Amino acid sequence: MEKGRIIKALSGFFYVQWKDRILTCKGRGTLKKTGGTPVAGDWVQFSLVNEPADEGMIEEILPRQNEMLRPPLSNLDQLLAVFAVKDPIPNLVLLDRILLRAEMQYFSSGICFNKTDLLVEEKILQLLEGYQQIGYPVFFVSAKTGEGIEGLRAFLRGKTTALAGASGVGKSTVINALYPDFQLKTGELSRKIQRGKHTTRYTELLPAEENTWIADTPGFSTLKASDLEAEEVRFYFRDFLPFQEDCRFQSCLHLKEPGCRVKKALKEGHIMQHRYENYEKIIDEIQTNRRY
Ligand SMILES: Nc1nc2c(ncn2[C@@H]2O[C@H](COP(=O)(O)OP(=O)(O)O)[C@@H](O)[C@H]2O)c(=O)[nH]1
Ligand SMILES: [Mg+2]
Ligand SMILES: [Zn+2]
Repeated sequence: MEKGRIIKALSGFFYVQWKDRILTCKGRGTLKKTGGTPVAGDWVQFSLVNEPADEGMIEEILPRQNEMLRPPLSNLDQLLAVFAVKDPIPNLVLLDRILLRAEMQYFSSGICFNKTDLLVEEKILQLLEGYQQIGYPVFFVSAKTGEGIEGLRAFLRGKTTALAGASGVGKSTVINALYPDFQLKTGELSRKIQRGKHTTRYTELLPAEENTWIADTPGFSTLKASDLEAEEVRFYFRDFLPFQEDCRFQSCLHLKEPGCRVKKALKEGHIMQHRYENYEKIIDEIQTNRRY
């Protein structure tokens, strides 16, 4: 048996990266009993059914370090939220939701602000730089000029990273700037996958460098209010943590409670206004949902 990694699952076929090759595999019927349905990101044991034709049979899914359901992906090391500094203007509500989801699922995350070649207001740049102060690795890049790309490549190296961000921010262009010879690889891959003859969007791990995979996740979804408890959200806002243990009430949600240290920190400028407002919005959603 051989060990490989599923980079794509589509229409009952699993595309397994093994050495420099991509094998088309089916899953042994007994998989359902032992490990469930394989997903992109899974490390698997497989047997070669027809080696010259690149065909295999998955025998076993190796234990997952972690898994994500929307989209289905496993064994992720980190998440990279991708936004543009301009065109489209950065949607910080979405950014905070992506970061919240990552914190909640224990993924570490970084943020990439693309299109730095465009002229941006100083005020906006300060907001974006604020995320660095909160403690997130922040990469200002231009996929167009190549600025900052090397630093981002180093952040991704040796890891499996899921990309999240709205369409139009430049995710595909950033990937191409990071891995210029990748065009070729995707070309080869899509020819092989024609057999699946599906046009729907699927989640795929891109083998970028040695031990480095990128998942451009079209279906990346943020958490719904129903996935969350109001009491836990405050623990996932990193910038609140240094203050909230000094709130008068241990259960303080930092809304209208007296003696709230977080609101004091907000007034003093230690917490960014829009972060607090996004937090308020999320709490409001959770509480409203519950009422109806
Ligand atoms: N000015 C500028 N435009 C960029 C940059 N990166 C991407 N774009 C443009 O932004 C648009 C969307 O890019 P694309 O990679 O398709 O975004 P995706 O939907 O996130 O994959 C395209 O017109 C790109 O040419 C950049 O660094 N600077
Ligand atoms: Mg794209
Ligand atoms: Zn408080």
